Amino acid sequence: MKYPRDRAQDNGWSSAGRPVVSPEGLLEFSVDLVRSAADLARRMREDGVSDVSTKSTETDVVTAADRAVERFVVEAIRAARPQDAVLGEEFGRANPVAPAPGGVQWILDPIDGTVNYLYDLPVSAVSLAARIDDRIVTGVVRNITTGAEWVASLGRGAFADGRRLCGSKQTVLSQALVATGFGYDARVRAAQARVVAGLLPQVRDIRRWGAASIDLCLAAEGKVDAYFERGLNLWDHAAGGLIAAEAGLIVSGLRGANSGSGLVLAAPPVLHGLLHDQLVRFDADGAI
Ligand code: LIP
Repeated sequence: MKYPRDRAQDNGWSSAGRPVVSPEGLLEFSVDLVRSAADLARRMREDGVSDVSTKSTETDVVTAADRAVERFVVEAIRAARPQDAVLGEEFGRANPVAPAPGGVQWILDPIDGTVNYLYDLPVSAVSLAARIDDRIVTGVVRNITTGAEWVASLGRGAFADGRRLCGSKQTVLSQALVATGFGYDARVRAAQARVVAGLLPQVRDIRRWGAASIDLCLAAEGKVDAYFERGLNLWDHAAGGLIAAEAGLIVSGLRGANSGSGLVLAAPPVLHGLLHDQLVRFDADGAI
């Protein structure tokens, strides 16, 4: 199985005992790796999904492809960058459990939008972010079916297939197309449905694509005006959250909180404030 080389080590960024942390090297390495991983997922989908099992609930599925893609990525990182840690959705922590100070931890969702992947719907992605000292510094998201690709590195902008992203210009809530998603737990879904019921009359419309990483990238592109969701795991939003932020969106939780499992809200500044206040009004991150 071909593994991408870490070109950062070729161009001298590596030094004995210190992790390679050049943004260009990390981004280039992860783009190559995500492309290979997405190609593996696409080929496995074409061969037919197998070995489907469930996790947190009867609808929270994982397939042989999720596991194979995560193993592929972990092995590629172990081969090219053995000093790096990995946190993946299916197997958790790999390589060193934690990175050295200033070292890299990769955060991986091998197939985000697994239900779409199972149903052969064209909205699933490989999502890979690099984290250094608790800051996400690079993000790559690639649609497994279409090959659409979004990338960003901290402070250097967000791009889709080479085009710089700058989000939506929408400032009127009633004209906003808002993406969201729902968890796998029925109680959580009931609470999420109440929020959407309250919000729906306030906005243009709602979209539910089924993959948080792609939702965040579509918001970064301005193909939806905003996105919010509660209950996400770090691997769902680490890469897409950086891409949205580097496109100029505000990515946060509610009431001053950072984005996270409580809630992820990504929107351009004016819309962010308007949507934030509605989500607080409907207690979108409230206890269930
Ligand atoms: C999915 C998220 C999506 C959410 C789904 C699911 P998975 O992740 O990307 O936003 O609404 O319920 O959590 O499970 O496909 O990796």
